[in-house]
Amino acid sequence: MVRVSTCCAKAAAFRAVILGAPASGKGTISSRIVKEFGLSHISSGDKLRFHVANLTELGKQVKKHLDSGNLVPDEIMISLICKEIESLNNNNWLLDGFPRTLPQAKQLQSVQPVNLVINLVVPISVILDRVKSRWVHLPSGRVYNIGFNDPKVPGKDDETGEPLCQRPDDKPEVVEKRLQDYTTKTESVINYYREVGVLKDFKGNTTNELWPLVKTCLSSFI
Ligand code: G5P
Ligand code: MG
Repeated sequence: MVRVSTCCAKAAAFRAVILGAPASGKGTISSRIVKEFGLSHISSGDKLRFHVANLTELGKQVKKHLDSGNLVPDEIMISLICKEIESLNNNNWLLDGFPRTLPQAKQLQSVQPVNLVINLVVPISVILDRVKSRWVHLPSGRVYNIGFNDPKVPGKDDETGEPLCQRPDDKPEVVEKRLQDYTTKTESVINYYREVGVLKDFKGNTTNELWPLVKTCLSSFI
């Protein structure tokens, strides 16, 4: 097991995780949760892409994993996310994209036991359609989809006006690899949280269908 300092354990009021296959809408639903409930949001993928774009040592180390659609090693991820949690000024938070493997989930549970795991269950055919039209603002992680949540000006971020780009790991062959990894590696995480008794499944084809269900569930906790 990967060793993590227990100094990141804080008296948290509400700790949540959002799980779901690539492009199932974790980021989109997370932004609604942040707006509605004021949780701090940590997206592991956004943090990694930020390091890659800024050519940090960590970015150089993880770029090959992201570009190929492979998971970044557990030790790197656990250290990164624990530091991010430590740096928050908010005891109510939501992790998006972490944990993704059983060692990550067990380690997190030992230092920061989560109260709720939101598991988005969206059909693969819907996901494959979505990734083709996804555009992102890398510095903020804001995400758009042509025909669903278009930017006000095509190709530009709504808040900064900076250019949007497509993620290198949204190429069809890389998406396929990410979906495979999700099925093989993250299934154990889902089973683990189900056994712990904190997992709630949300099934549907669109974010607008899932959001009211997620909102009602969160309202019973916060
Ligand atoms: P990420 O960044 O965590 P994924 O693969 O888990 O990547 P992704 O792709 O970020 O997840 P999402 O957040 O679930 O998807 O979905 P989203 O961005 O909100 O929505 C997808 C698109 O659909 C968007 O364009 C959105 O606008 C649109 N959309 C949403 N709802 C609807 C709808 O109802 N209708 C329509 N038409 N469109 C909609 O991880 C990336 C990589 O980082 C590494 C790995 O290499 C990974 O591959 N990584 C880790 N490695 C190891 N361990 C970890 N814990 C790691 N975390 C990240
Ligand atoms: Mg995301």
